[in-house]
Amino acid sequence: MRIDRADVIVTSPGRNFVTLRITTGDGVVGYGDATLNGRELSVAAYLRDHVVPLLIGRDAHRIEDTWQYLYRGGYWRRGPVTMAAIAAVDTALWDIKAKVAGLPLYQLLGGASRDRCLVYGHASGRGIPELTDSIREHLDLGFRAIRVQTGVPGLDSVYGVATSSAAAVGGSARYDYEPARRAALPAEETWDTRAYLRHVPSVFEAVRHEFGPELILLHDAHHRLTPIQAARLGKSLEPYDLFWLEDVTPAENPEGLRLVREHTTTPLAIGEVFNTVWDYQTLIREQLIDYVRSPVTHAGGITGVRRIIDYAAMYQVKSGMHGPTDVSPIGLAAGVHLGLAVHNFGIQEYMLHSAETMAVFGPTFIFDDGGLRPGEEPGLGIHFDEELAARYPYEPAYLPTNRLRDGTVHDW
Ligand code: GCO
Ligand code: MG
Repeated sequence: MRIDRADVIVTSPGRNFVTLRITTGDGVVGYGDATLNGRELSVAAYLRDHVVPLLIGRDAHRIEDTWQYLYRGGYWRRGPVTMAAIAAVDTALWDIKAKVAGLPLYQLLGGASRDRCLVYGHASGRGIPELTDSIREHLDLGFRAIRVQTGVPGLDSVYGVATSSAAAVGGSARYDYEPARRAALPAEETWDTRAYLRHVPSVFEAVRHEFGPELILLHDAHHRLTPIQAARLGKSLEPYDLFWLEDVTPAENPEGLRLVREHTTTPLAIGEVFNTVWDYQTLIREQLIDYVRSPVTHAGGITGVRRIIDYAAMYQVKSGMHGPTDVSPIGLAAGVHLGLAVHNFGIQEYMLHSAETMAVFGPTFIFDDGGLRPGEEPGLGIHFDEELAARYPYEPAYLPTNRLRDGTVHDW
């Protein structure tokens, strides 16, 4: 079964997405997600200029060999652009293989280990009343696990906090937080770590007081703290029993988490910006983390992320795949198939995509009972509408950047 063609499709139904479509000689079509938020066109070019020509004529069934060929064969390994491109090829080939087998993809990965993948949604508010409202709306939508982010007194805008109100659900405006903003240049925000560290414990105290001990709560520190600040945050949140505290320190320094671990029993998650199993070597072997965050889209596809999750299983570390709006419904569908199959599944992030995005990608996954199920169609379960996609041309958009009050650039 030879690959006949591969096409890169850039579309922007509310936000930018990069999709790879692979077609075999006998007309089987597979889709992969290659979206890298704020750097979309670099992956599109990497695919078009350097990967697509290598795919034509290859046997579509040889997924592992193609993965190794693109990874080892490229000489320049790893990195978000390369690994998102490899992810798209890998995912599309798994989609094809499952369609040819006439089975939903999770069946090829070992079959279901559970009924559904528990997901967490994003609640946020500039202050406690808005946050409480947002949590209630998520509970009404059926979420059983909720990530909590709030504004910080004295700061105008903070990562993870929606500016529009939750009343927009079902309408055209976003109600979940959308990190990328459409503009020619990135927005700049001001950051103050001391104000943040003082504020967060009081937020969780209020949330536990309002919603009780049972609700699953998570929080994302978005790589902004030093190890000792992170240790203090983890310790101060212990009374509120978080499911996890995410990305406390910058991702480049795994050793930093040793210090955090020595000081707190709050479970730690990291890895949305990692792209291979090697990025996790120290963290998993030394049991410095509890959840691995890599999604299929950014870490070499089903093949790459399965390696990470299997390695994690040896140390009782579980999956917690990244699922923001910048992972397309294709990437999310792939994560749900994989999450359903692996034994050490932990939780799946699920930020709702906009209605326009859902119309373009036509995913068959189902959200119910607090979880996602992939559906029973052969393959990934994606019905990509190319005509509709063509109506949404690319628009430049960037993630914001952070500066301290004295102007120093800080992790956002
Ligand atoms: C998360 C993430 C996202 C990222 C975004 C960057 O936990 O969902 O931190 O919100 O900021 O995916 O592109
Ligand atoms: Mg995060």
